[in-house]
Amino acid sequence: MADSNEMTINLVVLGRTQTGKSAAGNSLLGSLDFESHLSPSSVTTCCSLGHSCRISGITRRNGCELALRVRVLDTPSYPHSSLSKEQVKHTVRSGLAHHFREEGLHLALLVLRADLPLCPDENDQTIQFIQVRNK
Ligand SMILES: Nc1nc2c(ncn2[C@@H]2O[C@H](COP(=O)(O)OP(=O)(O)OP(=O)(O)O)[C@@H](O)[C@H]2O)c(=O)[nH]1
Ligand SMILES: [Mg+2]
Repeated sequence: MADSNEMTINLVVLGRTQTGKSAAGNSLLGSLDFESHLSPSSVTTCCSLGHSCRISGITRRNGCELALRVRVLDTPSYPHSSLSKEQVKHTVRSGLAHHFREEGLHLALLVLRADLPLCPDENDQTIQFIQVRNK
């Protein structure tokens, strides 16, 4: 259990396949926790959790200094080269239930490719997919 001098941010990384979700998670944590590479098929097939170290002096609660920890949940996404849409949904729901069951600050990071034109239909589908995950 987190001590009262600490705040934890739980961040789930979502987005379409091969958008750079795992790379974004590694950048945030300053780690190589998540497998990330260019591939014609999906790289991430299950949810995995990475942790930052304890970051001191970054925020306060009731005037007292708090240390911050960041937990990042990397996820597979749809369309996936070896999992069906239902399997991806199940995997992400289970990952969230298992790793993010404690109370605290929970955020979602939606990763989009900046080098491709924005495709409203695709992005709408991703957002709908995220909403379904949270039901
Ligand atoms: N140019 C550029 N390439 C990036 C960036 N982020 C990730 N990449 C590259 O994009 C490719 C895919 O990155 P991943 O992190 O594996 O992407 P992913 O969304 O986790 O992929 P899946 O797990 O297959 O869904 C890798 O070759 C990365 O090096 C970025 O910000 N800029
Ligand atoms: Mg990945």
